[in-house]
Amino acid sequence: AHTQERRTRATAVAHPNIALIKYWGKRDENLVLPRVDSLSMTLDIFPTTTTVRLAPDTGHDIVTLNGRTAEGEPLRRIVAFLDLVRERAGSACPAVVDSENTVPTGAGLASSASGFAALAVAASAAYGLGLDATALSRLARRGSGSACRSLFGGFAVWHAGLDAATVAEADLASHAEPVLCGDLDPALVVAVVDAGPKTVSSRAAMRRTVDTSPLYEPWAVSSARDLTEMRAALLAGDIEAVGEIAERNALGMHATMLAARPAVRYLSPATLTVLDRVLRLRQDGIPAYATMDAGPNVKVLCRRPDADTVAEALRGAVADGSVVVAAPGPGARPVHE
Ligand code: 2P0
Repeated sequence: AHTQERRTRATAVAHPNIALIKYWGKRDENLVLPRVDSLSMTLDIFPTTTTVRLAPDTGHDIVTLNGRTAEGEPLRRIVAFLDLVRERAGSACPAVVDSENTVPTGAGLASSASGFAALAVAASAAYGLGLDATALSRLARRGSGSACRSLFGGFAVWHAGLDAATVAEADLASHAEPVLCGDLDPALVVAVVDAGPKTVSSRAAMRRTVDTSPLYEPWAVSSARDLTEMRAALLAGDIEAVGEIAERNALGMHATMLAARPAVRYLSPATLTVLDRVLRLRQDGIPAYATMDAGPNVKVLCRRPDADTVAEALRGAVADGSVVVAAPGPGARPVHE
């Protein structure tokens, strides 16, 4: 009975990741195939812990997120993800999912990345799929694109699979993998200027950007060059180059959104105040570089020894907000109960 219990229940933990080269735009919505390669750093803060238990008698999936029963769109996405796992496992068994997420939900801090990374590891173990990290990354991608990068610790690149001849080949090729790095001791200082939910989901915003922004294609082309330069900068352990490339890539992504019709604008006055402060830090000789996602919060890349100085400066700039210092963190993994 004990081994049976072990096989049908699994817990996993995963951390969020922040892209230095952004994922923005899909070429296949159902398979979550992106239009660009992206590259991220997995953080050591805000973990998500998820338990999946097979529950033959419940009749349907039961999902609890931070102690509350999920419904609507969040439930639909999780059930669709479990359906993928069940299809591969040849199972029709419902599951009970219990997830504790320490990320401020919907604040542009990638709660879906840690969420679906942890769910991929826990669900595939509970249903008895023996998947390696690459296969888990590919699976997590189907839940939320950026989740595929949280399977790996530190820096990871997510291949768009653009060279593939068929959609099936692209599906196989599109997963994350670790990136080779030189001597780098980075920190990411997260300035939460607004922890409220976002006004437009990144899914809808991406679609609108791809469909209507005249700046989208030029950004996608320059992003491919950014990625090549980013790999070299990481290998060289050159934090200034890493930061410069990341900052311009993020600002370019936001420019594509601002040019969408109608515009998608996630950046707020508080965001720009923080960006001004980052510029001043650089003028004072501290290498610090900003990146922003689908929300107004700013993540500032710097050297770890400078992190406290940077955090203090940002605290001064975001009076009502909070500032958290993160370092590179581990990839998603099972928790042995
Ligand atoms: C990223 N973002 O690379 C980019 C930059 C936000 C801005 O990935 O539709 O939740 O589930 O694949 O992964 C946020 O989008 O989108 C995101 P879906 P996801 O981190």
